[in-house]
Amino acid sequence: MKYQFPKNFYWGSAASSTQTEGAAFSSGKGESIWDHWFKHEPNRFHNGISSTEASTFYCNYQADIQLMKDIGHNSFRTSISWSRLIPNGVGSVNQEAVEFYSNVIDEQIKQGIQPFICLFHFDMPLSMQQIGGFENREVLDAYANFAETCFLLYGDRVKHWFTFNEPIVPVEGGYLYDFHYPNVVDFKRAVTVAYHTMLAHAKAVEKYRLLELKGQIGIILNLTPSYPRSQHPADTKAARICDLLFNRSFLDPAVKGEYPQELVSLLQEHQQMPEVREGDCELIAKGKVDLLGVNYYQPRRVKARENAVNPDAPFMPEHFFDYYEMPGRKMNPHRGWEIFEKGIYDILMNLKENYGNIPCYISENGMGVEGEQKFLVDGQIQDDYRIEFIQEHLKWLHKGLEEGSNCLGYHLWTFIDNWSWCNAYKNRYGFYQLDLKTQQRSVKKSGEWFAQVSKDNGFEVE
Ligand code: BGP
Repeated sequence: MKYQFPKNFYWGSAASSTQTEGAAFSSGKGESIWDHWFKHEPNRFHNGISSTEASTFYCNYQADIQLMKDIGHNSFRTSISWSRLIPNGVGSVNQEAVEFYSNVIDEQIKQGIQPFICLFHFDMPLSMQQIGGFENREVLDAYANFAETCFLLYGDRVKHWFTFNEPIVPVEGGYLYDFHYPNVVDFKRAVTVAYHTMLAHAKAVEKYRLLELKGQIGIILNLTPSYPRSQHPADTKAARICDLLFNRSFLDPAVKGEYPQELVSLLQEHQQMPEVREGDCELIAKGKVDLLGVNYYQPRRVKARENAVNPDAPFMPEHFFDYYEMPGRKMNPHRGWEIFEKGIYDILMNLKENYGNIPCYISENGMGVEGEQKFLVDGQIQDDYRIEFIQEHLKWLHKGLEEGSNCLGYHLWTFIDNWSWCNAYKNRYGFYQLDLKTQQRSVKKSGEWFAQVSKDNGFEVE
């Protein structure tokens, strides 16, 4: 069977500034929350490794972009670090950073690799966090000014912009589940940060449109389909609430320019509404995106809650559901995430049927594996499991295309094994293996396979 993809399909991968650049404390960069948190709680990071030990893209970008070219990338996403470009979050711009990002963009274009640029990938400048991060509306304006600075500097060359990567993750990590700084556990504050992030997004979109640049602006969302254990109404209700809280809370404002009434009612009913000010709804309406990036790793399976809620415990999303472990589910044991390839198709069909078939692309999908060294044969990692993972997802993506999805491409997470937040280098995701000590990069079998897929614009399987 042949899986042929449309002309000009994006083939590439994604990464982010904090996870790849290194040089976290040099070259004029200000501190981000990650630099700060590591200094204070290094034990939170796998093997005590910080982002300063990220894979040196800051000095190796030229050679790395050549490696992208070698495996057939026609596009690559990274992010601009706010705290590198504007070290204090507001105020003067770091000229060395201006030049660095300009050089990266030029080099990608020179190699025929379209730069997809994201403006926020979990990396709040410390100075902005110190005044409350996205809980403080001043920070929304500071972010919009940073975004505008980027548009003015690079908007002539960058045609694909993204305001945020997975904006729900800093909300979950930083304000609910204690896996990002500032380690707060407070539903109402989480909702406020989520809401303010979408206001910041809309402010950036508004700035972009005012400049009348030739390009598109979007957002990258981790859409995690919610599957109920059964069709029992209590289970389907649990799944529906999860969808509202974890997907539609960002998807609806980003694509439709408004929040689902059902979500608003739910938050009202539980006294968890953020403060809504005059003009907010109009602003959110202006934030509708041109292009949606979809990160997909795993489904969310849920069932109706089985035990009563502890009235003294903090109010949490799990007030509404329990997680459900489906018997026989396929797992990636290294990351603890279920592998469910059809999820990608379900997302695309949902976007087609309920979100006006907005132009989208798969902006992240991937498989993190611990101890890949054991798959070394003659100096190359034989990651057949990753090839299978990508291929199976691409088959479902292809089915989506056949049924009219507006999906424009596929990016793997990630290009070279990179630093993954608290997991540091535990799980490896790259097309290229990274030797942490020597910083040497070596192509994995999946990288070579992907080069062929990109060249043929598809693949054939029996
Ligand atoms: C996504 C993030 C990435 C990346 C990836 C892998 O959620 O956008 O930054 O890290 O997940 O996940 P992890 O690093 O948690 O294994």
